Amino acid sequence: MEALSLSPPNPMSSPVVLTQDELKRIAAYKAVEFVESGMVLGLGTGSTAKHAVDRIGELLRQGKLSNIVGIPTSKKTEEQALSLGIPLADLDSHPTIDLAIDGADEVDPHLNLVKGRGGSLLREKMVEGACKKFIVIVDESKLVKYVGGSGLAMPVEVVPIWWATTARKLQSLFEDSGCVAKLRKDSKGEPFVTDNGNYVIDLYLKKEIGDLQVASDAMLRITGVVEHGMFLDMATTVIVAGSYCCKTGDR
Ligand code: ABF
Repeated sequence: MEALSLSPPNPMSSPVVLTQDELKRIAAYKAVEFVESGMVLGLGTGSTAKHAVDRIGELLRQGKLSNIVGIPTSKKTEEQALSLGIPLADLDSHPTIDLAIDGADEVDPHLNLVKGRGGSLLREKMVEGACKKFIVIVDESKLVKYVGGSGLAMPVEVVPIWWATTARKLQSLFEDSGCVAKLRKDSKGEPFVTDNGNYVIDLYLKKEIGDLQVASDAMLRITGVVEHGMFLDMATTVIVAGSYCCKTGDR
């Protein structure tokens, strides 16, 4: 994806060093420029999406936006949106969403994503799958050559009952990629529980997996798997904030 490559720094300008959080905020604010009054919005989760939700709240307060309805992708985002006075609804009452803005853990050159390291992948996929437009906001550290290319986890939400059996099946599905499946734990060493009462199995891949759609279908066929964190062909736009610029790429 041409538009995702970042421009090299201009040697004539003195570089301004931005923190990763500032880069996330730049991407988030850019995405919020696409929000219009009257829209039904999918509100993402994570430290990048938090900036977008803050900005939407600010614009509502200033009267620059009105008549917005937000569908939050997690309990945490729901709390944040309520504290900002953003009117909320749910997917059942608003099955079509105009625009969702959310972060990601990985973005590949075809705008396929890995999401869910924040633990909210199921609601994110439900909301973002119902959108006319889905803008992904990331800093440049999230760009990868292939799905799994960061070497970090690819999350899968599973039902708690007999999770180890499900984890074994997931691991053997990707054994050619050197997959290691681990149950995610919380800070107390207990199984991490999602907003939906499920567990998360994190898959660590040593090599690129083959056909992503085939992999997706195979994971979803395992009884016990609720949803996985590969978001294929869902992002319509990715906004990348880098050290020297902010680039927008459309699918
Ligand atoms: C959500 O937040 C998730 O899908 C993803 O796991 C995470 C990205 O977090 P951050 O923006 O904090 O890097 O979008």
